[in-house]
Amino acid sequence: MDKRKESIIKMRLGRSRRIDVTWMPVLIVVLMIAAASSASSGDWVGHGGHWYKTVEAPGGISWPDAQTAAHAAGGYLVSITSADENTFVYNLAQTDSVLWSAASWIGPWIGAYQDKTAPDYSEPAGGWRWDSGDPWDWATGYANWYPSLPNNGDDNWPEEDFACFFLGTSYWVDLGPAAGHPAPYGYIIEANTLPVETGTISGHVSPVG
Ligand SMILES: [Ca+2]
Ligand SMILES: [Ca+2]
Repeated sequence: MDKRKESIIKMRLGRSRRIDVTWMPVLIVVLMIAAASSASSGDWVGHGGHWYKTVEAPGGISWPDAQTAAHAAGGYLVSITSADENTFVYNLAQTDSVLWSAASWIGPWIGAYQDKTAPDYSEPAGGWRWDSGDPWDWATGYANWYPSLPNNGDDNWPEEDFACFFLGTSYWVDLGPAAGHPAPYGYIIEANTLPVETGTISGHVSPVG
């Protein structure tokens, strides 16, 4: 090959390499988004006429941030208003080990929170509400707190105003927004109708009356 041809080819290769390099950041971002979305949430699964899905947050997520994400996804943080629904939601969460922290003894967030402006607010048991707006009737409604909870924390973790699952059980634990509290590694979304999104849906499931 004569020198001139060789240098033209080298120049073209160099140019094409430069073009590849300019696209690399875009490619990396696309790959990161694809990896994050494929690993971060389960499929929507129907039960009792509603739809549910788990979402992973391996770095930890606050309840308000989980709430914002749930609303953006077309639903709300799960409201658990019967033993049947609790069993279903717990079993769904159990399918994803990322949602559970052995170190902190906690599982994913659910939609229960304390409304400090509510007329019945008091610590530790007053003013609890569901993100969905479903009524919370402390006297006669369903709740599945771990025995002696909610307790609004202790000296280590004071001020606990949100709820998540207790590790490896279907019991609920009140957990804080306060500094130093562990952050659950995920949350569960419920929706009244199947949200329109780009995620996949389990083919064999549908809402059950
Ligand atoms: Ca519900
Ligand atoms: Ca509290």
